[in-house]
Amino acid sequence: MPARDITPRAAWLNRRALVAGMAALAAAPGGPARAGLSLPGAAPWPASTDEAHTPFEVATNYNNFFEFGTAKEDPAAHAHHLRPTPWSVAITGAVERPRTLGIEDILTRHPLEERVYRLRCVEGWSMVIPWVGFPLHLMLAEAGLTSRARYVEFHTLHDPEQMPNQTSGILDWPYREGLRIDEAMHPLTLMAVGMYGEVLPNQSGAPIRLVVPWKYGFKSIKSVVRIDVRETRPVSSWEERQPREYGFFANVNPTVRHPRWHQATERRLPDGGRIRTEMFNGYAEEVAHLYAGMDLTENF
Ligand SMILES: Nc1nc2c(c(=O)[nH]1)N[C@H]1C(S)=C(S)[C@@H](COP(=O)(O)O)O[C@H]1N2
Ligand SMILES: [Mo]
Repeated sequence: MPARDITPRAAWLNRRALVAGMAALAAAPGGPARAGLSLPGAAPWPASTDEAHTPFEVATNYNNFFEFGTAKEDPAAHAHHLRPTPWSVAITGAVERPRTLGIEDILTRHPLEERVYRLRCVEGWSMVIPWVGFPLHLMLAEAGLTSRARYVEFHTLHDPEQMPNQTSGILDWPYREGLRIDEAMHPLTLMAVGMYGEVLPNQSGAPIRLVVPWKYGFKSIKSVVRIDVRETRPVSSWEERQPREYGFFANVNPTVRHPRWHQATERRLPDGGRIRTEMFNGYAEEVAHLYAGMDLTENF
């Protein structure tokens, strides 16, 4: 029996009903979680991992989203301040057709797929999450890359009223991340608009986030409002904060230590059993060629 079937379909559907009920409660006066967005159907992606999905409750109650606090439970507790509608994403810089797209438009513009990816945090834990989304390359191709397009920089919303911990100095807000253009155009690089068959919960990066499954989780920037195509390499927020610990590439690599801990194994949530960390988080066949000839210890 494939591990993913450990959660029987009926129980999973019940849980979805429960979660929908919770969302309805939250939508009562005062708490506008998941306001008004509905997700078109998503086609299953054939290359999904068949590892057991991390339960929805775990994936949405153990989060890194420093805009809402630094403890794992802070995003679930405080992300109701975020208003995922109205929302728009600006595509700027080295593109033929710069544009600002409303989230409803984004949701229906590209066919959605359900892709089950591993997510490996640089802190040493991992999950398996069924995302719903579309490859970023579709969005970039539509905007039309110019010959100056060498990198992409992503920005999270900057609004301390919606993201209360942006009053702290833990990072230089807004949260920013970047990819090389070939990484951004890679077919595995996903813009996620949902998970577990539903629109993204606020704490997971509503209404739209990046997911780059072969890189440490901090590259997968949440609640994106701007995608800026550039000629020069951007500096990511974590790289800016601590360049010796968080590199620009941040490819999952069991042989390259974080200065304060090894990366050879990971704690797979929820059980916490330790498993071996795979090169490029198990996506080496798809992405290793992007880094041919590069010293991955130096370019960590
Ligand atoms: N804007 C923003 N994006 C973010 C973060 C954050 O603090 N702010 N945390 C990152 C980190 S460290 C990880 S591991 C993943 C966690 O995603 P999850 O909470 O959905 O598991 O989001 C990433 N994206
Ligand atoms: Mo992370």
